[in-house]
Amino acid sequence: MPGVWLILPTYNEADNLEALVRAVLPQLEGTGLAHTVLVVDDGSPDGTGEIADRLAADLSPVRVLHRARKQGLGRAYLAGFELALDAGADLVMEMDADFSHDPRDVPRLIAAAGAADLVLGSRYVPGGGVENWGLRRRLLSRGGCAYARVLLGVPVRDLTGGFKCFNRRVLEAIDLADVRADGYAFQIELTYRAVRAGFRVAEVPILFRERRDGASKMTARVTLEAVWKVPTLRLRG
Ligand SMILES: Nc1nc2c(ncn2[C@@H]2O[C@H](COP(=O)(O)OP(=O)(O)OP(=O)(O)O)[C@@H](O)[C@H]2O)c(=O)[nH]1
Ligand SMILES: [Mg+2]
Repeated sequence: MPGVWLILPTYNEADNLEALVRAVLPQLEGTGLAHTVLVVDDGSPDGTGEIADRLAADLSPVRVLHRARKQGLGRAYLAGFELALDAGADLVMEMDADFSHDPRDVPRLIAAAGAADLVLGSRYVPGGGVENWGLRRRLLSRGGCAYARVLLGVPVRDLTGGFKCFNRRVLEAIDLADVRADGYAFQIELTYRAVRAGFRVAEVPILFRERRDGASKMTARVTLEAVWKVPTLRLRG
């Protein structure tokens, strides 16, 4: 299926998934492009996978990829990218399934992909921001982005965000089989590889909100992974 593929990785998003899918479908329809929503669920114990199956049975653009166990956000996205590319997707999007990313921003990211190879929903460009995060989380995110930007020497303001729109040529060019990182480091690694490969990266402002329901999967391990992976990305680059 050509057109745009929106990939939603899920682990225990039973309280968010149906509402999110129902909110995002009209946004995709409004673009006039062929579209597919692919849920990549890692065997969520809370029944998210069954909800996804029911949505796929009811709504023709929805598909589900079930993976046996939790293997991290990076692995889930890579599996989703592979399916989307094999199916002929022109645009491939990443989005959290917890309402931190506003479905109403989807058309703006897609529109910007006409003039850029990779579009980032960005909290740290004028007009962007974060709602209802405490000081600690704000500092961590800001500091992490600044750390990665300086170490990698790339002019991207929001390197860790997970709301993105790739033209397929980017994913074809960046050797996905070789991407190892998860979490924040996964997002940094993909954007860095795209910049290094000479692709045009555009940042469009978004307002990021704390997840609506459910629990965070962010762990100290994922944060630390980013801290030590960033210098290795630069060395390998
Ligand atoms: N398939 C899959 N999805 C995951 C995994 N870990 C996280 N996710 C999903 O990835 C998206 C982002 O994860 P979050 O837990 O929201 O992580 P975060 O957004 O960095 O942190 P919070 O917003 O504070 O919860 C959500 O849709 C999660 O359900 C995983 O191991 N496998
Ligand atoms: Mg989240």
